[in-house]
Amino acid sequence: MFENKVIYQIYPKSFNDTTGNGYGDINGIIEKLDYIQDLGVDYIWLSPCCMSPQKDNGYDISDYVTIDPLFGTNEDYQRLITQAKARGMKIMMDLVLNHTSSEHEWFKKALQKDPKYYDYYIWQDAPNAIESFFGGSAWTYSKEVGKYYLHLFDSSQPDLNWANPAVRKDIYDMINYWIDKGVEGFRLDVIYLIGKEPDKLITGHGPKFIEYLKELNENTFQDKLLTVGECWGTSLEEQYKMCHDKGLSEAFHFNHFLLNTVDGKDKWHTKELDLKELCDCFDTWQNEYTGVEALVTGSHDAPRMISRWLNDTQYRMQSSKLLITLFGLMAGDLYIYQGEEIGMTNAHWHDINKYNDVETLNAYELLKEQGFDEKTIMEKIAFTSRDNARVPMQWNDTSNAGFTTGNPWLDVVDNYTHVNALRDLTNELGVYKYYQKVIKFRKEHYDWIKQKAKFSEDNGVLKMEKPKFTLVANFTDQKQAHDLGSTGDVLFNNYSKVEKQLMPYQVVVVCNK
Ligand code: TEU
Repeated sequence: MFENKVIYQIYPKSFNDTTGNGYGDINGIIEKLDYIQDLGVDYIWLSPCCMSPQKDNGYDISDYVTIDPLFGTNEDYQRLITQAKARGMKIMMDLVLNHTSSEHEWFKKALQKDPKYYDYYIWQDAPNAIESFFGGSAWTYSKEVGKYYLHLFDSSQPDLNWANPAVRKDIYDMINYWIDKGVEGFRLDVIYLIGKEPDKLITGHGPKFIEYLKELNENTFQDKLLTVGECWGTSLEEQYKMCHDKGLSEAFHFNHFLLNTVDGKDKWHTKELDLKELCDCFDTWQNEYTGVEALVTGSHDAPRMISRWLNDTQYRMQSSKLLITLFGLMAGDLYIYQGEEIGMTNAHWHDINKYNDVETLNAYELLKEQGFDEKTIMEKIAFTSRDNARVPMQWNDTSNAGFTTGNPWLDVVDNYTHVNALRDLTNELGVYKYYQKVIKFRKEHYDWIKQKAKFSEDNGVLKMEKPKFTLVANFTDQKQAHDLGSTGDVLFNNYSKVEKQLMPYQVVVVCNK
């Protein structure tokens, strides 16, 4: 039911500022709806815009049913829903259900040991070994309560106690409020953590997780809306359980994102992408997984893929086109993160003062404690920080890339003078137009795309063979051999010709004879 959809992710804070306060806003999104629609988008996923002290850019919610004035009003949000709908697009809301902000009324009351709300959070007399994803212990002592509360993320993001039925009921009511307003899809932030059993050191995919998911579905979406769970490093079995039989429609597994890390977990210790490992990952998820895959090349939580896997300078446009050809011709639902469609790159900042992200700032301190020198730390951060993708959208070559007339909350990347939407759109061979072409093809030929594929690697060239077509993609900056021979019609090519050898970062797709 929800297959072959294209979802465009917006990070509202960085998309388009219409008030000049330096933050993107909902009216700014409305202003760009034609731009999004023209790409061929079905759903627009907005990272959280509800009330929040913004310690984690809105993933710390203090009121689930009020739009933060930073972004506009509930009426603006309603207008966005209506105007998107008029263009055939649906709004997907980001639901942060694992934790609230410490500024949420519930937590404030819990701190006062209110008999109802105390039990909305998770308390222990002493911390145990669970660590926060943002570094350090996941337990913080509350003087008011005289106990430690759990926060799997920042200490300003206390974890909700899903074992308490009253918490679950309040959450269902909140989701139904937004469904009534016309929201037609949901992205569920770190949903795999809600079934945690902290006293047993269980965080992800806990014993009651699937039961909670089913109850959530039954009381809210009822399988009628597109739902995508956010998970990291999921196994096939875990994914199947979540996205099967009245759970979620699909989930991000992000296994390919983790291939750059030395141990498959710690993002600050990276290694080069091994193409063979990437092929194995694609093979598993495209051929063995029986549900719908959420295909994703980027998000607000990861550096730009062209900057870490390919080349974001000399071969920037070729690299962007290579990525969308590869991911766009795989089976599932396709997620595009703002800016990918014009080939935006990492910020590559080597000065810690430029960064805003709480995870990055925590990591900076932790890496220092671990004995790394400043230069090494900044190299790691420039490659991996989430701020690389959170920078303002580059609309044109005027000051601040046309994002704001004020001071942007996060600096604009210097390359906006030549990497920007206006310039890209006026180029017949631009990235945006290429994206359009891939998306159109995908919609028209999904029966070809849905077929199983064989993935292989040879000398830095990835090959994806499907019954109807073959793709070869050169992941290196050298010319490489290919074995396409004098095959059929060329469906896609990010260079003007197909020569005997593939050019650096060239991708070619041909129809099989
Ligand atoms: O992300 C969850 C998450 O696991 C990431 O923060 C991840 O740990 C990190 O980027 C990789 O090390 C979600 C949101 O997408 C993220 O923006 C939030 O910060 C986080 O949850 C807390 O809500």
